[in-house]
Amino acid sequence: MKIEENHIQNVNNNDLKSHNDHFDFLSNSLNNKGVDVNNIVKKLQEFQVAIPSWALGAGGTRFGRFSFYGEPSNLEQKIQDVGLIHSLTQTAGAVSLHIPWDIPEDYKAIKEIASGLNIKFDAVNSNTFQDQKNAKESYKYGSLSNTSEAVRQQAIQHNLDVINIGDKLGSKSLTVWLADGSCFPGQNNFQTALQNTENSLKEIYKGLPNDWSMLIEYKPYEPNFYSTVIQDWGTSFMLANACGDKAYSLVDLGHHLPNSNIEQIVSILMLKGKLGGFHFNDSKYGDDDLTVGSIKPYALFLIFNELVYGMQNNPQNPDLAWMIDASHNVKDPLEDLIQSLEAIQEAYAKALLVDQNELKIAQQENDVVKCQEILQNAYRTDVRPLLEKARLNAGGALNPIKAYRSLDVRNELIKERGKNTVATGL
Ligand code: LRH
Ligand code: MN
Ligand code: MN
Repeated sequence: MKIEENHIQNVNNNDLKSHNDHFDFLSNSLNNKGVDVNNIVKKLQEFQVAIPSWALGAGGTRFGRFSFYGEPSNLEQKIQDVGLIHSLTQTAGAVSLHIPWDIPEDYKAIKEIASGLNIKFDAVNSNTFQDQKNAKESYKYGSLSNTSEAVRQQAIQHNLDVINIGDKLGSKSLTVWLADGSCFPGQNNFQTALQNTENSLKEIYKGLPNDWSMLIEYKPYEPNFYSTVIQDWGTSFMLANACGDKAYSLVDLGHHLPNSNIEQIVSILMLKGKLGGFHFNDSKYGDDDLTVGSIKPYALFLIFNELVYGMQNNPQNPDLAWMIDASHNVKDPLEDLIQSLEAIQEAYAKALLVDQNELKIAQQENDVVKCQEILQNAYRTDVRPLLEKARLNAGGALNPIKAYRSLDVRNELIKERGKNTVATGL
């Protein structure tokens, strides 16, 4: 299935008048405050987020998996699904692949499908947290940190293979997330595990093309519940520094202990020029992978406030790889991703409304109340008409969920692909 622009326009027509009324009202009041509304709309139009290939099927937990049917069962179909989301939102112009879940069979064909849908290949993810079919060595007791040299070598080689696959597709970064750690005290020597990991990452780094970056993801626990080798941003930062200029930390919003100040982590990594990428999701308890903005939208706004500040003030930090990492059981996965994209754009637009100069003065004067007012005024503004305008300008849907439903996308996919579909991946 492909959504044509005129299909979207037909759906948009019903809501055009109400959109124009809301947009005019908001842009007048923002213009009166000196906000450059057109510039914000342009920034929203440019902002693209990669869809993870593993989120396109209904996610599962280890207790079960409930299909939404019509899910993609191969890479071609996954990219087609990203194309559907992109045509509605005009915000999902990239896909992030997980290897070996998504090894292309025909590179030329995959690249053609992607470029026909305006989709780029963002970071490729390696996977040394599962044993692969016919693999000689097992990752049961770790991969890059393993005490066995043969296991470490196999894991290093896998990462080099992933770089090679990504290179053929036009990717420019490798994301490494390790499940390595221990389940019980005494099981691992912390120092040996970290040292092995550093040495292994350095080997992978040597195989990185010049214009690539390596993104090192951290997570405090799960699947190991006593210790994790790359447990926090400090460890990731330390390893990125040990590897070199092309290595960076990757922040996944769900990979923190409760109440961590993620916005401060983001800010400090950008100051040091070491924030390379982002996995958006939301959580109540741990690595819940819930829809972005569904639980803590104010925290998301505060994170974006630091990202916007960093993008304006930290030229030492590279452009970020923006990715979603969310998936679960009870929503149509495409609708879920559309909601995540909307929440990301909303938080970004609100952060762009923060008057950084006014905030700086209030901070210098220690006017704590004013500082809070500045942030909360921006947060309380309903910016959705700006998002609508950005999508409209780019040929997208005023209301992507509404358009998705009125175009009956899921049923069309079920007609095409049938009911017995199983998405590969988690
Ligand atoms: C680990 C993680 C990591 C993986 C993805 C499937 O929890 O966030 O990014 O690659 O999930
Ligand atoms: Mn992640
Ligand atoms: Mn995760």
